[in-house]
Amino acid sequence: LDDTDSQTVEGLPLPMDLYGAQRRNSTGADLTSLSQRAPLDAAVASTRVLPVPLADAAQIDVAMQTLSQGFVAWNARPVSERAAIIRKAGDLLDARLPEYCGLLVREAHKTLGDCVAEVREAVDFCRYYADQAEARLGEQTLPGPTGESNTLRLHGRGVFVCISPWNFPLAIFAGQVVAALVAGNTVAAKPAEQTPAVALRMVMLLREAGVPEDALQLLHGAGETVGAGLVAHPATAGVCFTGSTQVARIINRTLAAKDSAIVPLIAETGGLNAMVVDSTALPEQVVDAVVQSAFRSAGQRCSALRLLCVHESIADGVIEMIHGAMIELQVGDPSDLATDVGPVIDDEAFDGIRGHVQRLKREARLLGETPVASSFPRLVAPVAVELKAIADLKQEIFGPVLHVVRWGGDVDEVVRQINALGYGLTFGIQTRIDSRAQRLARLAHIGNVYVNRNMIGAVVGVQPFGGEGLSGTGPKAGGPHYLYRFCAEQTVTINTAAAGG
Ligand code: TXE
Repeated sequence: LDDTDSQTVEGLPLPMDLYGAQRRNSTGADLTSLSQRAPLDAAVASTRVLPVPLADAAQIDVAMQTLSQGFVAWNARPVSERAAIIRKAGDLLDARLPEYCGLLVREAHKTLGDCVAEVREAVDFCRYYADQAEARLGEQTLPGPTGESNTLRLHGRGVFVCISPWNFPLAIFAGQVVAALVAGNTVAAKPAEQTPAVALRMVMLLREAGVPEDALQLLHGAGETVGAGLVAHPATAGVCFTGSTQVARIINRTLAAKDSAIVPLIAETGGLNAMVVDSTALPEQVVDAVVQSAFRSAGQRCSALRLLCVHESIADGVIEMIHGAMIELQVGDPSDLATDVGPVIDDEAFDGIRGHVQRLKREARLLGETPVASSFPRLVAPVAVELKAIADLKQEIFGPVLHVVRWGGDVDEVVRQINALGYGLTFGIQTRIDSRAQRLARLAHIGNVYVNRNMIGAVVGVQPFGGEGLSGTGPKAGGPHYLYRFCAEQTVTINTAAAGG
């Protein structure tokens, strides 16, 4: 991060200018004022916001050396000092909510509602991890025999490499980085290629809050070069990765082949998320949960519903109602308050999802499709198709595509087939029988279970988020165990009789 970067950012049309909003605290954030601006110009929206300098191998090496040297001082600071800096970053971000919303709309093309939720989540991560660090890290005295004192010390591991995706370019990026920092690590942060400006702004804000340069370095570039180079670097003491299952596997292989140290990987990856609806479920509630979970954020959420398993006795009615709700969805400009579904992230994603949809329309029965009136670029019409069997769902399509399967017979068998897909991120249950909901939740090898509601909640400190199996390693982000994985533990046992004698 240097002056050139920041000048480039300052040279952008500022989100404030674009949206005519006043800076204000998030508690007073007013979506209406954010939306009182000219519509986002389609040509502008289709270009990247920020051309950034990409790191080469020599710059990676310099950054890693800087961070290795910086580790000693940063890790030696009292936890309360690091926590105060991270808390201050949360306060700064909170105060600049409209600015960051504007940047997110512009760079990641998220709807305004999603942008507000994302900035608040990033603020929550800062405050929660600061509190958790003070409550859980540092030194504790352990009980022991007379004549001996035992201390357990949780501190940073060294240089943590944090690699993040584009779909939550602020919340996931900030969550990873502040967790690693507050635990005492120094951080090499590699954001997704599609969303460099949000990451750059956040790093500048962390610097403003007091994170020194030799504790945090930002490296832009392709995953295959910059991401892979950071993972393979001998100074890397830990990797925190959120993204596709496929890339997590590649990172795992690289770490396994290292001979410098055994390096831990925290991975949060994709999902083939299902919802089971039994014959007692309330159809209106099911339809609302399905539409929110499958199509919100244009399906570009790892938690999004991909597979609806609906009991055959109510399937026709539910499918008809879903179709009716899909027709009502507004697909268009993400900065328009009326928009429910905005564009997908880039042309590659657009072409890929469209290719999948065309194939599905040939091979499966089309149940519903949302009409698209807007000419905004990269809009994908939400689509629902019917599959014959759960096992027919082979891969995560990261877009607004819902697969529906009808079932009869044993509901436990339905959950076993969902388990057999191998992913374990989110799972929905719709039933009015409480004991059944409890049993199915226990049967599912899935990290986040939602009963009689939508599947997209992951409130920091309330619903810690993360999966099992092909969906990741845990521990859950925004949960009480997350920081431990960023820490090394040391015990110090002192023979007090000798010391005192
Ligand atoms: O992922 P990619 P994307 C998942 C979501 C979907 C994916 C979408 O389910 O599968 O993320 O994000 C870098 N070595 N989740 O397309 O391609 C790349 O540059 C090192 C899960 O961005 O895997 C980017 O910075 N790094 C979730 C990052 O990896 C490499 C929440 C992710 O890229 C690399 C959100 C390599 N060889 C999204 N190749 C959850 N479970 O919480 C690429 N990268």
